[in-house]
Amino acid sequence: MSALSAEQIHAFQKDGYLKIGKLLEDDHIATLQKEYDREFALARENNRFRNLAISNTDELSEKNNAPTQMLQIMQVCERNMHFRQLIYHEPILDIAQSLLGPNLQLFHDQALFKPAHNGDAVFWHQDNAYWQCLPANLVSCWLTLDDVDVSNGAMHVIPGSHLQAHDHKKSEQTDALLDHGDGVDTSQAKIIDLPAGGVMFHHCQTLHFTPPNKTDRQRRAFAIHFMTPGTKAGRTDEYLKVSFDRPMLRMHI
Ligand SMILES: O=C(O)CCC(=O)C(=O)O
Repeated sequence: MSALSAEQIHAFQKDGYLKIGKLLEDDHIATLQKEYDREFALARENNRFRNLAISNTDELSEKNNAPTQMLQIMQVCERNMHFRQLIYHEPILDIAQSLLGPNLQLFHDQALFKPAHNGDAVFWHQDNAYWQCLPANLVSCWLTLDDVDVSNGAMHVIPGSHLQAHDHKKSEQTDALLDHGDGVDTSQAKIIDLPAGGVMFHHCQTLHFTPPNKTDRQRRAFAIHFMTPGTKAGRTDEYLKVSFDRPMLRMHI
């Protein structure tokens, strides 16, 4: 039986996103919050993160002391057992399966942290403008470890925008592809509030954005990007092979 109703699947196909709400248990959320903080403390010491708020630099003090912070750790599942387990979380995979079918492979995961007071925005973009995956049929689970609303960095989406690839041009300030929503009809944006332990799903062509966090509350989020086996990336003819960093998560053969 599908984890989603026919109406929910239809809504995802039409709008390119689906808000689920709280999915994780409280003790699980508490463990993940602790592990997330530990990973960021380590990453800030060991230079294993990016600050997307500034141009891509490897200079640790520059990244740590920048006036605005949009911090990213890629592939937390390769270094932390609790996040490794999270990518196999049955209720999340049940939803991903309802949207993508029975064979699920990890594309990658990432922790996306907006600290309190100076958390920066992630500008409007379609994920697949960065990834260039074919078929353009990946689905992301975006999960929050804090209560998230518009003031501390909630996800914003443009319904229906996944139905075609949008033109992206490189920002002059950062490594982002779209700056300040060029060409995006932001009047159509929907804001997805979520409690800690909440999830929403979006398609890899859904235009999305998260605003700065100027509040005294941090905003910890984690994204799991799912693909179907046989997906190709970066305009190459090579499909993304099953590996430790791109494991099969579900397989029905
Ligand atoms: O977490 C954020 O602020 C941005 C997330 C995002 O852009 C994504 O999951 O693709």
